[in-house]
Amino acid sequence: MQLDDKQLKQFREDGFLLLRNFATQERCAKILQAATQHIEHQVAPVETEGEYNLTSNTTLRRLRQVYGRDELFQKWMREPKIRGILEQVLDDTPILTLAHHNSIMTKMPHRSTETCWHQDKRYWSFQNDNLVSVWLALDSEHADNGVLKFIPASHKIDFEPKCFDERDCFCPKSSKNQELIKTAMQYDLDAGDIVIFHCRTLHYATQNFTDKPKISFVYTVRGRQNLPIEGTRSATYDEIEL
Ligand SMILES: O=C(O)CCC(=O)C(=O)O
Repeated sequence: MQLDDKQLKQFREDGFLLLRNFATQERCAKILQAATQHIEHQVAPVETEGEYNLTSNTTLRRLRQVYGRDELFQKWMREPKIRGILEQVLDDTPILTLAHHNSIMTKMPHRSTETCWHQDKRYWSFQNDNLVSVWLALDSEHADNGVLKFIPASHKIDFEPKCFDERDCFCPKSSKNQELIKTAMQYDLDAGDIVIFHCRTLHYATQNFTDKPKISFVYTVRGRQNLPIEGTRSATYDEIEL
């Protein structure tokens, strides 16, 4: 499958692109069922809310390293239908990097927390920023359960370091940052919708205000020429050429 010129232009301009109904309902239901088993048993490795925001909150935030956990997950991350699209947006051969987003993300009812405005590249060490992530909604995602919000064209801005705090969150109190945050966009998602977003695109999610967990799948690919930097976490996990 390929993006048409309009879609590719939109991705390049905005730094994110929504593709509706990309995965079937049946596939999402099966992935969700498998993910739920791992979530219920807190199968390691996981990240808690407390590890993310430096508190004592032990609520699950994400299942890490999901590629090797279940064939269903692996097949989704190697889905041939998306390969051509990833090649277009990266303008290079897509390489699945298992070091970072290789996760089932959760927003648990009542005890989940806000995800600050951030660029994913904050924790990553590659030669350049030619990386994108693929977010798959496994169920509906909307304002009440913490759907992602994105700031269009933020991937093109060279921010000064002072725009970010010590956790590399984009400071929401700065009036200049607030102006940009006002331009944020969000789409309600249904199971099977995907969003492809650039590693510099600022994004954010509230906590989940509903009684039902929000569970999503996210993985990252880099362009083949964009190598991870030796000696960093980004270089310590397997990679798969798609
Ligand atoms: O909290 C979420 O749903 C988004 C997570 C996210 O953007 C991240 O961990 O990079």
